[in-house]
Amino acid sequence: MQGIKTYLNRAVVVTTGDITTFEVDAIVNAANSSLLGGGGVDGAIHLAGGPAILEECRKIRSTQYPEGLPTGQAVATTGGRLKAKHVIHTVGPVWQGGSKSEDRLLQDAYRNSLTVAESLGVKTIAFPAISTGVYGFPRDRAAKRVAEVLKQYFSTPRTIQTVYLVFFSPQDAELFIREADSILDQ
Ligand code: AR6
Repeated sequence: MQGIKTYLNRAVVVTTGDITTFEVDAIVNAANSSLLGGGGVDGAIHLAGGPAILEECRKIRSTQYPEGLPTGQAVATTGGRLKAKHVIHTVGPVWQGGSKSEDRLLQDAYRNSLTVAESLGVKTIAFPAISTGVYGFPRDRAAKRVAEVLKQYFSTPRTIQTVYLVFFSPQDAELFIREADSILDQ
């Protein structure tokens, strides 16, 4: 997996592609609270990973989260048929104009996903651009929030070696780099 730009001593790799094809220990799913699937990257992950993922999601719902997974939280399932061993499902915020804690909730989603990954011994993890599709979070603003989380996260030694930020289009990756450079390139 080639990156188009790396940051923080190569701990963060900005790249493009279909996240379901990534050979990493874990991929993150931009899910919804139901954990029962949806469109976008969620649909693609369930389609590529097969029914084992949904089965585990249903179990998590019935045991841990009968009301659904709250926004900003994260849980792990098998990767099923994916090359990734684990899928970490998180729920990003729906954009409502910016005054409903969307920034903090987006950062919670990334941070809690990293914490779950650590607990599984994950060394390499790939994130899609959570909330920037159907949920409507502005891409430029999301880039800054993600950069802040990663900068802070890697300011202490970590067992996670590489975080891939996977963008569907080169334009999205370029936009991320433009917004995040001033935060990560120091
Ligand atoms: N690989 C990498 N990135 C992708 C892929 C892929 N295969 N498919 C889409 N993207 P979205 P959200 C990008 O809408 O905004 C679902 O229905 C896409 O270009 O998937 O968090 C869930 O069930 C965009 O930049 O997630 C929820 O209901 C980014 O992934 C809801 O959508 C996120 O877009 C979550 O909305």
